[in-house]
Amino acid sequence: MPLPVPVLPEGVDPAWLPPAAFRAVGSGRTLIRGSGPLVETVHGEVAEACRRFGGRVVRDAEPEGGAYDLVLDLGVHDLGDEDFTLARQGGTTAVTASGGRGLLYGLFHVVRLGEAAFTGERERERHHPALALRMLDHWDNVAVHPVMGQVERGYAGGSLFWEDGRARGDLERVRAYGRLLAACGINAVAVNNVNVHETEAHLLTDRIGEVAAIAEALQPYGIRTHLSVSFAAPVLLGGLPTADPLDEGVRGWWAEATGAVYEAIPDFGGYVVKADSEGQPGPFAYGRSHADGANLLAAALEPYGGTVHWRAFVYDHCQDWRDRGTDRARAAYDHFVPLDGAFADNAVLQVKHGPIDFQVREPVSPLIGAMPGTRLAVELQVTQEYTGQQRHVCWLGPMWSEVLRFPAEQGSSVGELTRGGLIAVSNAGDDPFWTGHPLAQANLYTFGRLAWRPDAEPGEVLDEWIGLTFGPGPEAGLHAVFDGSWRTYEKYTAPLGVGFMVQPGHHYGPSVDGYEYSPWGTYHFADRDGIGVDRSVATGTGYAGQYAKPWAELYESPDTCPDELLLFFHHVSYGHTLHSGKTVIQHIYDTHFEGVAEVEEARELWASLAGLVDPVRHTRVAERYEEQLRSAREWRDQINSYFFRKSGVPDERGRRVHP
Ligand code: BDP
Repeated sequence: MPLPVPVLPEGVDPAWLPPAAFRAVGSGRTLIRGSGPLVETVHGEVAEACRRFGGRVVRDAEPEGGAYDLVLDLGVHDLGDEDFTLARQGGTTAVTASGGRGLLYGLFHVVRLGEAAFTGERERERHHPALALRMLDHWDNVAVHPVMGQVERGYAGGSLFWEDGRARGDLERVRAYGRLLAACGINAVAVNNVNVHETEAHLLTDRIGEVAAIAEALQPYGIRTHLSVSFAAPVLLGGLPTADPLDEGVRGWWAEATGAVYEAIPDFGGYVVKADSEGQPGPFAYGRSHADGANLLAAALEPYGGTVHWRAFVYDHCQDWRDRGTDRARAAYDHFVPLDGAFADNAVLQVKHGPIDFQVREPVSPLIGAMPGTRLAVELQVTQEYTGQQRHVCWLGPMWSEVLRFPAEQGSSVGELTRGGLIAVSNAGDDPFWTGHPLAQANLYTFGRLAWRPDAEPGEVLDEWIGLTFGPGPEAGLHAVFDGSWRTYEKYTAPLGVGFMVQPGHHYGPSVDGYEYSPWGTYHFADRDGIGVDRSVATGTGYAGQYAKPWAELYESPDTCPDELLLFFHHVSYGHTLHSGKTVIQHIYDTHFEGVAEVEEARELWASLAGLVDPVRHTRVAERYEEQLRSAREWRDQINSYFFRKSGVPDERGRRVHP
């Protein structure tokens, strides 16, 4: 039975799968061969496209030459479950796969190609995801949290999964979300926040049925469900006196709880754990290591083929800001590198791409490349917590691509070293545009495509998204709007890799000293003489020494450190000359003026697309541009006047740098 394509509620944007994207598939004759649940999904997709565009779909016939425009064949046996091949000969386009997921990805690839999939001849090409796990973490709370709301760091309305303190009754939108995710290659989702509050802790046991319902809605699109769990669950839920990972009773409790999870969700992916971090419980309370903690859960999951994703985001968030000896950037490496080789095979260490916390510019985490005996996954933040909160256009493709291509260790790139997969914090919610800012969809799409191919050209991925989403017309203008938006954002916010300077708590808008005298470990050390954090080995915190060669040497000296990271690694005077030839203070002034000017230009460009873009979407984006411009000006004025006052150095171009 073909599975019907999920129906979106009235007014919800179909994102990158508008009906028009299926024109080429839906106007021809298609043959589908094979059986299994995902084949029914594929059949449903093609049937819906044919219904719309007048084509025809047939099941399980012989693929006689020329009789079909498209053959989707699950018959072959020499491919991985997610792989597919594509070829075109004698007027027939053929997709072959060994697994249902492969067939589905093959269909979506044909949709992406559109007409181009049905013209000329094509040699057999094999498509294979570089990373087996391509996952989104949702920081969704089941119950609305008094401070963080329903979705922690969510800027797109409420949760797609949870409403009024329980799983949504109508999961059609969740099915549609699974469809969108599959169409960009994502295959796993964690459905609740890594900060596991009390209500959410129960999802693991007495409320697993709700998780199972969500999992069932995601399965037809090949998405496996994962759950964030509390390390203290045996105490919280099981009434045990301890959660000590080496305690037999605790091990038995996890084994039993996990068995029940798999009974409810046979293809369950595994657990996500934030432990000993920002107040979450963990193994330190029992004098145990994080390998002990992770291996406890790995052992419970192992009989079922599940994985524990153990986050490396472990640091002291209550450090004394007067103590310059503590460096938050060092923490993950210091905690985890000594444990290399101690983690079970089904334990994945999930590492944020930078050492601090998803700032607009950070160096690549030195942990990546330093733990050859551990499966690492890299975590990105698609939700724009520190990059404009989906009120600003900030397309992060170029940043992620730089991270993934970074040769962290002996010629191996980050993309090659992330054997445990690529994971990101989702930016989607129940907003009609999925992501609040309609253009933030491009970040979600780009993440999925880069997880499939970390060395893909981000600009090409962007063009794919634009083509699918908007059809022909506004491509060139849109590409320009996105292309430099990350660097523009960087220009008008915290300079030269120093980070933060955001308003405490919600992290939106400027506050240069917002975190300077707080215990979170995110400082810029600006005074009348200079700015930046000395992380050198010679005179600073020693963080630069955590890198492999050549990076350790390169970052150690301000003479060789790249400009964009200078203040992350060094404390320098305002008159310090950058490689660009400018002084630090002049760079700050110039970039802040430029950043605002670039937003003004982008806003104009968007305005000029009015006739080419659907009016509802156009208006929403236009409104957000007004806010982006207001905010960019605010950043410019606060940063420039702050540094003018600290340094006393006027702008050499004579502009007014303080209100
Ligand atoms: C920070 C967020 C916080 C998250 C934390 C994390 O501000 O809400 O809980 O990361 O990754 O960026 O656990």
